[in-house]
Amino acid sequence: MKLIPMVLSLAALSLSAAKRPNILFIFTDDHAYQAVGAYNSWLKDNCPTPNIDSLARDGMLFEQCYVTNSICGPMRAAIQTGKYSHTNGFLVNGNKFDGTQQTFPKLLRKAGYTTAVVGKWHLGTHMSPQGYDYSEVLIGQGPYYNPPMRLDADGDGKHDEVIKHVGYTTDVITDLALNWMKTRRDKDKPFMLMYQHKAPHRNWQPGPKYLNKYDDVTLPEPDTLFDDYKGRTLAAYQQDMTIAETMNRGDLKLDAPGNLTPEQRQLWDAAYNPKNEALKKANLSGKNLVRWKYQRYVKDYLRCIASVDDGVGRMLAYLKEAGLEKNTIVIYCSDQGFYLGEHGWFDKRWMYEESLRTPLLIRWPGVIKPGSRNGDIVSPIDFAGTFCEIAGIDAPADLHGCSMASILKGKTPEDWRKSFYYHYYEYPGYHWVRRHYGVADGRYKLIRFYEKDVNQWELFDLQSDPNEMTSVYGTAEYAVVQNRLTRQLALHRQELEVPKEDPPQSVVKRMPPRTRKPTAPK
Ligand code: SGN
Ligand code: CA
Repeated sequence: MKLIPMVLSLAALSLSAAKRPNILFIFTDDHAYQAVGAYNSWLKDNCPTPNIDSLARDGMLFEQCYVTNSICGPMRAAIQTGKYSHTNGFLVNGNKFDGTQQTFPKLLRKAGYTTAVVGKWHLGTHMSPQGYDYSEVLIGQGPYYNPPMRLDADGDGKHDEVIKHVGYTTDVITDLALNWMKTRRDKDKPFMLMYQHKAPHRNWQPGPKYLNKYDDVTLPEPDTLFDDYKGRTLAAYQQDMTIAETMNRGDLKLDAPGNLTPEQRQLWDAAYNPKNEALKKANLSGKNLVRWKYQRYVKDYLRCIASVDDGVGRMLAYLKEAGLEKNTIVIYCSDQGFYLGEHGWFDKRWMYEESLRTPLLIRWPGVIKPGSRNGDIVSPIDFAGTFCEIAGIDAPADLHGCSMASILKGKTPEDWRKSFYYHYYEYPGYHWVRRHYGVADGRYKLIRFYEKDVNQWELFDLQSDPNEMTSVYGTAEYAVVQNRLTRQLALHRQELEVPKEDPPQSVVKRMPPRTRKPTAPK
């Protein structure tokens, strides 16, 4: 056992001469890749992301960054540990993260990094984040305005006090992150900062600066806004996440948030009251009303991202002005993808493309070739191992992810994964998406909804059906592909030691109210 710390310190020593790079990890909540300009989606002309896009220009953009379990808390736990949900014990939102387990911030801190997390945490408020010299985090989801935050200023892993901030949460989080970099961190050590926004999470409340952005624009619509779910299993008919029926008055800004200061409220009303009056007069119904809701939703969503992008710009500017730019790796990522009206939806959870893929952009001056685009299947579970290698320590052998360091250097290892295992557990749960697991190889995707009453399979060929509208499971034409993927799926489950029965932590006790009536297959 003695050998391990020895190996760690030797590896760390060998790199200290080369000045180990700082790590700035920028993380957002529910930021769809379709809403990052550099991804060139159907929304590309409307994405307010010049600073985020600059990371693609100066670094590498990942076309296929797959999440393991498309939901907030579970992905944060997967990033902390580099492991799938069934192993790190955090399967669904509402679980409590076991902060005593091995995490990458703990490993980096032990190896001489100074570490901090600022912003959204969402791994339970039963204990403060562990493994950080400084943390200041939102409580649960946190509000968009005037957030109370839990501070651990001395890094003992116990929170010292709750600070009540006044202001727009995205800006507050940026101020705190900048302040830590400028004045609080130990400047004799390399740093690892997790700068984590609440935005653009539901219910998409824009900041004062952007309340009127897009007022004179009509955004393009996705092809599948009026999907009828034909060609898929029962699960798609049963969900409760449509723009048409699930969105409530708060989501649509027909009611103002209840926690604004009088000044904030004044700006809010000045922006939304006239627009809401116009809606009343228009007396819309049917598809026209859905189209209106879509515009309201995606505009607010992009308005929230505009503030995130401003924050990213301020952070990048500071790195430059402080002379830190060259020796800092900047990562931009979200906890998972999101629907911007595709299939008529918002939210995430599914193994379909929009929620399986998350944006990932990495800038590493002098190492990553500027303007690179990478198509390998990578995942947020790879970050822990990657950060260990960057910090000059040996990655623990029990991680599920692999270090992406050679990919960043432009050389994909021969034995890099060719297919990927996915597993979603949160049913019963918000939005009524059934439990499922599956395998994806970039072109084909095999999904199994495995609960007793929806025990069904889907198979998609993304080349002929990029929107995943018609499952080809069970067709003669795809029999060979289906067999291959079925074998791969079994292999992944075996290698990852996925239990046959879901672990008990996956049980969500409270069934959320249903807003939308499920439809029946025709
Ligand atoms: C809240 C949201 C849901 C969302 C979950 C999980 N409803 O319950 O729409 O799916 O969080 O989001 S809201 O009306 O409260 O906004 S997650 O980011 O925590 O996974
Ligand atoms: Ca403390």
